[in-house]
Amino acid sequence: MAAHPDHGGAAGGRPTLDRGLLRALEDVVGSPHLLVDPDLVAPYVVDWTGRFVGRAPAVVRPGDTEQVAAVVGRCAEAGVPLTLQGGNTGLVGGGVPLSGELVVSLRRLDHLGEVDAAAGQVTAGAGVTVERLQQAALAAGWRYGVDLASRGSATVGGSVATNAGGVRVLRYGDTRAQLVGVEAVLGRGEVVSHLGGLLKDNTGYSLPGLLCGSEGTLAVVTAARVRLVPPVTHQVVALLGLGGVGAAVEACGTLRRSVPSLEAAELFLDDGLELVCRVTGMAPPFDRPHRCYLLVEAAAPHDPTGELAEGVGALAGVGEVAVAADAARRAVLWRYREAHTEAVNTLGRPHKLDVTLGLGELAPFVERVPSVVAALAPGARVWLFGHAADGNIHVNVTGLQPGDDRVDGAVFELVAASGGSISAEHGIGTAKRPWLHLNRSPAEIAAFRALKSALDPAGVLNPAVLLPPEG
Ligand code: 2HG
Ligand code: ZN
Repeated sequence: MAAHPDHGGAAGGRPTLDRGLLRALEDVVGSPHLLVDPDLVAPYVVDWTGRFVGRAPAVVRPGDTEQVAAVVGRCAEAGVPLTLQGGNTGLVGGGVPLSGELVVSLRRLDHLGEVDAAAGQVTAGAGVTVERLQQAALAAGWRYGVDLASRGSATVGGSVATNAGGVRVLRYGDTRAQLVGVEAVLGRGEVVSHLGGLLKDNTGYSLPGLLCGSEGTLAVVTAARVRLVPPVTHQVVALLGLGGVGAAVEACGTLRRSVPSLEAAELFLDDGLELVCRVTGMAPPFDRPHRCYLLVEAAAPHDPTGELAEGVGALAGVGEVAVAADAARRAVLWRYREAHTEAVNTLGRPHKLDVTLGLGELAPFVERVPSVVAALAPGARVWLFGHAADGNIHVNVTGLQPGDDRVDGAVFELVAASGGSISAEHGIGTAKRPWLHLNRSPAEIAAFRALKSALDPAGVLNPAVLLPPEG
């Protein structure tokens, strides 16, 4: 029996693994892919915000599904817990070995199949980046419906595990809505594979639906078959300066009805824009500031400029509008929104609270959050931006200690009291486990635990993720 990694928390020494197990893992993946040198392990134990720092005895990098199965099987026998990692772009500490787990990096599973042009589908290995999948789809005359700011590093496996959302959910749905098949390794090393891509296939439980969003707690996703959407040839972006979030929500509702080609409606505020401009050196989009900004994109096989202009023209309360049709100017308008994450990170390690509210609750929530934070942490600052049409706001709080989660709790309480969800698209990870009960009943959490023990009986897959500790 191998020794368990030490679960003494991030402050302890480096966890160790039984030598016999290490040798067995090396036999499976080959010595270049079993990393034990602390310098090589280091990038795998910290998330990119720097808020979550863990420790690992080693990193194992399997190259195919059989190797994943062998690694999981051996570790399950030995009772060694694993942290599964894709592009390490997660924001809730789910991909970092916070309790000394062995890291399994899935990045080498980067096989991308041929696009099935007739079906509009493709199968991608867990380690393929979202951007590479998007490019392959475009090259084959199709398009992948999911897009997100971390597209260059986020992987298919991670985006399936967390049911990633992003900026086009309003038109194409989340990652779960794209999935038509999945291949995965269950907790004892059994491979389940259902990648045929049949659109009509009522032969029992839907594993894609179940595993998507399970955050690596039920199985290791090794490949996904996804549906593609028709390509667009024309895109136009407009940035609207508005008096407040209420006006932005109203504009989203109107534009969704009047502009069928609408595919994104993103929100940010005056202080966030000012920070982005300061950090990036970009000039502000307008001569005068507005309280709130709504960035909308329309995309179609025909030029949607007229349709969007007409829709925007009919809106009430729009202060100013900037329109961009060519790619370079569209990218500038998008950067005002997408650079929020990197700009906030320059202020220190943020607490990232990714929440959804019903659309009617969004404006009152945005009004209230700063005072809820100030009551507990007067020196902290709140940055609010997100995906307006989805009711999804990213509450970023700077000026807090990484381990001080009183503000997190207070914001989540407010979200739950407003009927919202404490995780819109980033998942529960390790960071939000203590508050899962705000959104999920005891019966639901018991059902989650039953699923976990059925599919991962040894409890080795991401044991510190999603489910709160028992007792
Ligand atoms: C986004 O929408 C991402 O840009 C990141 O979900 C959000 O940095 C964040 O809090
Ligand atoms: Zn987001």
